[in-house]
Amino acid sequence: MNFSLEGRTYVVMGVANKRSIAWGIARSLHHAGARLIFTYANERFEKPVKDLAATLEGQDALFYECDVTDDEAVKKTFTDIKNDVGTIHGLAHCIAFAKKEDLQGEFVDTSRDGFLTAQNISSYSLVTVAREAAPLMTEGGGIVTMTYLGGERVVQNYNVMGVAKASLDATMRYLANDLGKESIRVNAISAGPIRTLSAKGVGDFNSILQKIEADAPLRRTVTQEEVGDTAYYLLSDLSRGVTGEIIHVDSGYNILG
Ligand code: NDP
Ligand code: N5H
Repeated sequence: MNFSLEGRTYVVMGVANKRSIAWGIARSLHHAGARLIFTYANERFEKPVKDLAATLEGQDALFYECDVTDDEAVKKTFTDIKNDVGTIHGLAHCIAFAKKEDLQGEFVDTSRDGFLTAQNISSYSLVTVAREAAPLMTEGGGIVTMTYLGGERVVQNYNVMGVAKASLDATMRYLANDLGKESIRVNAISAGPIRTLSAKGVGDFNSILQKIEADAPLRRTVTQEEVGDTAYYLLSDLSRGVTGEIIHVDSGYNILG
């Protein structure tokens, strides 16, 4: 069995900057020999993503704009990818959004619009992306999405995103069931807290990290590299019997009562 990703092409969605989890995944896939395709939400992020990708030695990456709230944009992205490269072998979906006001206070105050925005960008986007990407995975493939413990149990302030992640987790399982017959596996990584652009502005993030350092079995937080290497496992043949699974890369924090 060859676990190199040499000769394989993967789409990485959700690199905003060098702290992004998607960037950790991109680096792991690059080191395993993969060719990378990056998508970004709008042209504001085109240059930063291209500048980052240029630091990957010998990488001949491709770039596409793709706002996942727009079905036609998602369709066009994967039509363009099909025309430019043909077959892809997998995809990393590292995308989420909720309104700032819905990530504090009480969940009971969530507006309909805020609820639907979080579901639209953070959960439904995996459906539309999987539907358009699957036909390009002609040799089978892997899809990985990013989730968080707040979808399994109540985590203070995660609120509307917790409900969106619960929905994302179920979406991942239903997609795994549908796409399994095409030899496409769909899995999720539940990462422990990592300081990224999305996490910025979250009040108390320092104390959340300190709690992990104090209590998690490994007594430390996790890194983008550790998430990236688990994504490599899930997108390679190493995990060929695994689908519909959530792997916690969280220093073991989730096992605590
Ligand atoms: P980043 O801020 O680096 O990444 C979030 C990404 O979401 C950005 O690249 C942003 O794109 C993208 N995005 C938002 N809206 C859209 C849209 N409409 N269309 C396309 N892309 C969009 O944060 P993280 O790396 O932390 O987040 C990646 C994933 O990891 C998320 O699903 C998050 O919930 C999950 N996660 C994060 C944890 C953490 O502690 N950081 C813990 C557990 C899970 P753009 O920049 O182009 O707008
Ligand atoms: C319990 C916590 C802390 C509280 C909740 C944080 C939730 C974060 C997730 C969402 C995705 C953050 C978000 O949508 C921020 C936006 O409102 C504002 N930011 C932006 O618009 C920036 C510029 C762009 C790039 O961000 C996005 N997303 O597009 C959870 C933490 C312990 C763990 C965590 C941080 C989880 C997670 O899901 O990210």
